Amino acid sequence: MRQQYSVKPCSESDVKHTHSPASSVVRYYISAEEVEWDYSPNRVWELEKHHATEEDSPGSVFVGRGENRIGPRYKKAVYIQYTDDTFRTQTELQPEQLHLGILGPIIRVEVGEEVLITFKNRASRPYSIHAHGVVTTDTHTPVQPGYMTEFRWEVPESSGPGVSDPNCISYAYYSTVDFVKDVFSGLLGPLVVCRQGVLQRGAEGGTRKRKDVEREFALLFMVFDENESWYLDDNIRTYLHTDPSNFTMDDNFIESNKMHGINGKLYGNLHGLTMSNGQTVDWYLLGMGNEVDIHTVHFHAETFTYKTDSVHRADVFDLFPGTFQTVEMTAGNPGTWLLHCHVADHIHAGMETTFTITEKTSRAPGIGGSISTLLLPLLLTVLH
Ligand SMILES: [Cu+2]
Repeated sequence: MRQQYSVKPCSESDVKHTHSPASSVVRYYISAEEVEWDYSPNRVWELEKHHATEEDSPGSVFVGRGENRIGPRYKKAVYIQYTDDTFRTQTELQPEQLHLGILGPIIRVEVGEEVLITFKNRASRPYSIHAHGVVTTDTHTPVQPGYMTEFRWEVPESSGPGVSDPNCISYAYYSTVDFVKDVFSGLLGPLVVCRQGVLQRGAEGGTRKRKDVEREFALLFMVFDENESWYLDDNIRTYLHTDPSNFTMDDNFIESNKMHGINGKLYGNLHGLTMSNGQTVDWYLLGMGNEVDIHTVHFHAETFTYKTDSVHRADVFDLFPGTFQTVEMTAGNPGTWLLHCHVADHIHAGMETTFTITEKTSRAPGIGGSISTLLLPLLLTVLH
């Protein structure tokens, strides 16, 4: 279901120039690397939540190991950020990046800037890095294993937030040598385009935080179909100790490879979604995948706003493959709360995690304060 279209150049006099030369260049150094990914390092939360044992948990199909089930670990490819083009030192992972899971770093850029991506392919097959929303040239070009290429993304005004949008809007970047297989193999990340003046100055790449909100989180709701990964044969070899050419893939095996993740983690295994009471929080919600990837993102105990022609309030947002949305929240109700896809089948399959809102750290200690700090999360767990 695809087609090409072309835009013809017009004579220079007809062109209404919509963008001027880039005001500054933002550099990112990103590699593609193969890793052993664990969708579910810990099953305690899963078994408690579903009142189950490993024998009867709905999660055992996906994260349990068996003769015909690969289990929670798969070979995958991920984007990793480095400090410079020697690709020797990875950018230090800050606590606020922990929640990204399988996603590459958040690439942040302001309208009028240019993103210069130095991409090194450290994987064993050709990959690329291409982005939604911005003006890219040649980014579909496969980069062969061991090679490094520089890509330039322009960010004209038409890539940025519209008049009634939030200050930063969400897109995604991913590998497109074979879009379907590359993405199911793990290569994608969030791209955030902001209005001018919203990002902190003077810092390189991933450390450019926003000035206008206190916390930012990017969440990808997608069923990683491991049957479509480039590494399916490797995974059969490694985890089933079987020669893939002699292996019969029955329906149970195929089902067991559909990993219903939030940032590639299942059943409460996505950590780092922590904020304080009263903080302003922007969530960059990303949808990707197949026809099963209709996800309804539900936050317990909180509401958020999203903007179209006006501002709307909700606690569920719907995502489809290839749709991205920034929703905005002021964190309230301290406690640890559920965040999950509301599609019933996806809940059973593990598309759920928790987020935590702590009491304000600056709060003066007192007897009343400490009691409410202790009791409030307990009292509020009955709310939905
Ligand atoms: Cu879902």
